[in-house]
Amino acid sequence: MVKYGHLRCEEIFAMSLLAILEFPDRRLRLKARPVAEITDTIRALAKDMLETMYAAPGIGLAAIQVSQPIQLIVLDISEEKNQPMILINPRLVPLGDERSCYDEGCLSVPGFYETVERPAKVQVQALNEHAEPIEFVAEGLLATCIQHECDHLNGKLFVDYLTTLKRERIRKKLEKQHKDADGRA
Ligand code: GNR
Ligand code: NI
Repeated sequence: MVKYGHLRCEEIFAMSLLAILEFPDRRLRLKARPVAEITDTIRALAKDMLETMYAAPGIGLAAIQVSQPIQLIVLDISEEKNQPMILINPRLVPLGDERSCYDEGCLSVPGFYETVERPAKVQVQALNEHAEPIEFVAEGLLATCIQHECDHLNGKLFVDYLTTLKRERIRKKLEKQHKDADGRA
């Protein structure tokens, strides 16, 4: 058995990085549909999404960002990048009135970071990749990240919380970048 660090060789050949849609792509505005059945195909997609997220690097990724408008998100907010979470059909309930601010970024809005205020604490209900119900309370960065990912499932982006002026500036800059990239291709 050939070993590459902690990866076995068949794991390396099985790696696939997915293309991430970028704002203002209209496909990011779709509403994701619930996952009806948690199959090997869904588990394989979740694995590819985690690899894509780690490679980016990012702390979360919603399936809609990789052109699959289904209610599937992955995240890992750990320092060591060894605590992957897969959440399917997630539901959020804000707990209490406390709100917190984080400088947010998004892999679909590369290079831009802005402060967004959200509920500080949320109750999370979802299914894991084995179709088992999971439920927990999220606070801090985890609460922010899960809310950011669940927004994606509703076609919403963090730039929607900004002023129209800021959002339009970001849109124009990204559109120019996309045009320049197309011109080089
Ligand atoms: O990598 C990401 N970092 C981040 C930072 C603050 C708040 C939310 C996020 S999520 C983002 C990855 C992403 O775009 N997920 O949809
Ligand atoms: Ni995002």
